[in-house]
Amino acid sequence: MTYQNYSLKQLQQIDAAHHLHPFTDHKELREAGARVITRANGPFIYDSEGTELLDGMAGLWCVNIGYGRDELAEAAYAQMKELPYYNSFFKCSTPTPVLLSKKLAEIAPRNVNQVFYGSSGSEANDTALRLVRHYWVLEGKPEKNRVISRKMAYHGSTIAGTSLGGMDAMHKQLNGAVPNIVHVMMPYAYELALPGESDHDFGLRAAKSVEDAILEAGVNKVAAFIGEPVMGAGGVKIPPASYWPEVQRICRKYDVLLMLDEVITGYGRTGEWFAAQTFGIEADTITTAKALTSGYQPLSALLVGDRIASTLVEKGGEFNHGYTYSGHPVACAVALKNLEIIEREGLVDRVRNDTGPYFASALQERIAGHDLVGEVRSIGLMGAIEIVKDKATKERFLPSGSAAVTVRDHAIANGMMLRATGDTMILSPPLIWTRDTIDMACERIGKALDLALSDLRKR
Ligand code: PXG
Repeated sequence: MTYQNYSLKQLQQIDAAHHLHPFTDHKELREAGARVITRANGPFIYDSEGTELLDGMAGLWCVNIGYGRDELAEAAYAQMKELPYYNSFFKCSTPTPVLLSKKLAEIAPRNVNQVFYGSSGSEANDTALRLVRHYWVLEGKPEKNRVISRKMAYHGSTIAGTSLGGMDAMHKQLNGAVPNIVHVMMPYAYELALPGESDHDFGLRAAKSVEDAILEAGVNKVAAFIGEPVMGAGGVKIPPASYWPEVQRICRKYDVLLMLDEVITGYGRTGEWFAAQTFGIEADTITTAKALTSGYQPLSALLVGDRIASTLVEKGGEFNHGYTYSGHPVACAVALKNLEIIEREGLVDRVRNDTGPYFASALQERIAGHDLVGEVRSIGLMGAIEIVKDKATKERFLPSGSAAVTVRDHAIANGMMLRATGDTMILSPPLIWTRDTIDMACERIGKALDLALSDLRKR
């Protein structure tokens, strides 16, 4: 029986009876009933009632080539018919992960040439943590086992992901994280820069917190630093240009590995294949997932730099780690087709040269001046709008986060799906957005801001 035989109400009731959702207050959801998305095409999603919404989040930061791509469905179908599954253990391989690895080595930064597959960003970060700790053991320095991360970082929801991440609410529920991970300040100038401090100086100060943490842990104790080049779930926190080169310099000075989590920024979002290229830095591991398949299949690829890979291969013996679905042939077939489409349509260049700059100026010219907006910022097709009560003082509405939810609800009612995190509205559209789509989004967001302002003034 297909879902069409169920009414929305019935689907909501069954959902409430049996389905535990990610990051959800279930009591609240069950009172309201879930919005059920049933189909999608291009940049639009449709709910069970036929409502069309412009998807400002590319699903969840992933559907970079947009919805309704028959070629991806056909790639999956053909692979499933020929070989739906075989493992990559026990000296076996299948063709699609082999070819995907070659492709990834081509587009990755020059020092990165090997790939370890999983099914999610969380798994890939788990692999990354295992790998960097193992690396230092193989190098005869087992005492180098600490990892430095940042507050508000998001690195996934497994125990390793949560421990690496810097989300207080998640740590509270963990009640005991993986040991030897410390969190330093995030590079978020809008809230953390001192009065009169330039972005440049703030970036250096934020990087200095990494050095301080290395010195505090002990120079010979730190395995790695991990960071999202642009923090995503934490609110599209774009670091000043001075930040990453300085972090890289500090990591090299103390022989600390650099782990980049590009689960959101990978595959074109910042206008290069990887944000490592946007920021001109070299990493030892690059975690990727999401847009690798544009979300059409669950797949992650941990891109491993030559330094770690050669030690693993030359000195490692058996690496006692892996997943049933590492290198899943269907997911890899879909990824290959997805990357082919991104290349064929020139989406990365388009973000860098056309839609990214247009998106930035549209936000500046049409959204930044609104009374509710404290700041807009973007990089490539990744943007944020800070909701404030007072532009000059940056005072927020209380309770914290409530104003952004008001804006979001009006946006959805006006045909625009976007996400609120804290007091920040987040945009992460598919890379197929054109100037016209950006115009449409700005118009709908502008209307949502106007409606929210009149609601908030009544409070
Ligand atoms: N690293 C980063 C930087 C991510 O953004 C993960 C790791 C974990 O990937 P998986 O595939 O295990 O979910 C992510 C995922 C949000 C939101 O609310 C963001 C993510 C996941 C769920 C919600 O913005 N990012």
